Amino acid sequence: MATNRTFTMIKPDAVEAGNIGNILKMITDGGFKIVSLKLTQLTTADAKAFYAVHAARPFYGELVEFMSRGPIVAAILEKENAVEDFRTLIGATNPADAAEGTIRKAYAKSIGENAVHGSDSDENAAIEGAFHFAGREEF
Ligand code: DAT
Ligand code: MG
Repeated sequence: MATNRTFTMIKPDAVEAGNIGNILKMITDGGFKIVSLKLTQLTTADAKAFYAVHAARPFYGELVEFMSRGPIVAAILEKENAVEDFRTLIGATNPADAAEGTIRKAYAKSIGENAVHGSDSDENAAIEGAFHFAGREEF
């Protein structure tokens, strides 16, 4: 059964560009409730662990370096059909392919520095949320 939560990160490129507020507004305007929220920074080890599923991909080293180079915003979001609807709101991985009105169309720089993360399944949303937050930080 689908759960009603997903997990997101506003990535270092978007934080550096001053787009935290703009992106949170798109998220709440999109009907998502913010359940947990923090500004934090991943260590190299954190980024490696979070993206372990991509360890064999050629861009893994670049991805780990990028994701740990500066602050990120981590959040758990709630909405009916959250995982799928949030993937629609963020748009395609490559901003060149992202639809108008999506977060990546508006704020992503490139396929590697693409402004936001969104979980790809209910199972991963739960794992990724737990990676960043203790249960007592969820509302
Ligand atoms: P998504 O973030 O849309 O779920 P993904 O899970 O396939 O995309 O990849 C995770 C991240 O890795 C992605 O947000 C940016 C980076 N990435 C993916 N494909 C890439 C590529 N071809 N070159 C550089 N970075 C890439
Ligand atoms: Mg993914």
